[in-house]
Amino acid sequence: MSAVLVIAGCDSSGGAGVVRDVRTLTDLKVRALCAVTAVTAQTDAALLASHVVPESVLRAQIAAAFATVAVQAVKIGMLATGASVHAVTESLAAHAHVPLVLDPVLLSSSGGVLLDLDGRERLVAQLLPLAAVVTPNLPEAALLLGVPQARDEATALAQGRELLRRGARAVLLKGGHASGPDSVDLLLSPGAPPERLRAPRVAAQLRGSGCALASAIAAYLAQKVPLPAACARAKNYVTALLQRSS
Ligand code: PXL
Repeated sequence: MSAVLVIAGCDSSGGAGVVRDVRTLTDLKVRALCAVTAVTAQTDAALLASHVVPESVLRAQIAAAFATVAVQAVKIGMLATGASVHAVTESLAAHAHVPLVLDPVLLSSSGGVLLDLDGRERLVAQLLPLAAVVTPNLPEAALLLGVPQARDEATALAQGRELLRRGARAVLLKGGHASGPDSVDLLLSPGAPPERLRAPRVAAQLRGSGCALASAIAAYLAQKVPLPAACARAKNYVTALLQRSS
């Protein structure tokens, strides 16, 4: 059985975070190992509290995962602080051959801060260059680059290319926050034309759909599926999840 290490926060509502990640990996028949970065108390409408796991415990969880099994992919979600970003960067340095899916979680759907400003800067400077793929939605791409949110595809493509220039090996820019009959994600890799991944736009709002997408990509990469197919299959998984919830 393939194994994925999830480095993410716990959402007490069970909608997002490690609970969603583990459900996704279980659905896709992949073993999940977890390094919890923060424990949050949330309803669907509000972030009520967040307790950051001490850096030493975060490092220990990551080291324990690699000491337990052969980890074939890593998925990163909520990191909470700059110190956690730094700890994760250092902990993964010895495992550069393991593909890393970086979901740049910045805010909860209710607007609560899930990564502080120091963390945001360190994520771009330190973690982006380690990522096999980074999976921002349109608001996240804009916040990472410090620019206004893209309102058209040309601007979205330019922001995706800028994230590549900052060191990511691939960018999956999610179009769920755009409009139109289809939800179109753009997969960008250096030196290749952008690929458009399409699925029917589902009216449902589901917390944790971004977590599910990044975990599903990690699950497929762990099973040696090439990145473009891993992204397409992960998008199909999330579309089916949204359709079931609507
Ligand atoms: O969906 C992003 C996300 C990731 N991780 C945690 C979250 C959320 C959104 O609320 O709570 C822990």
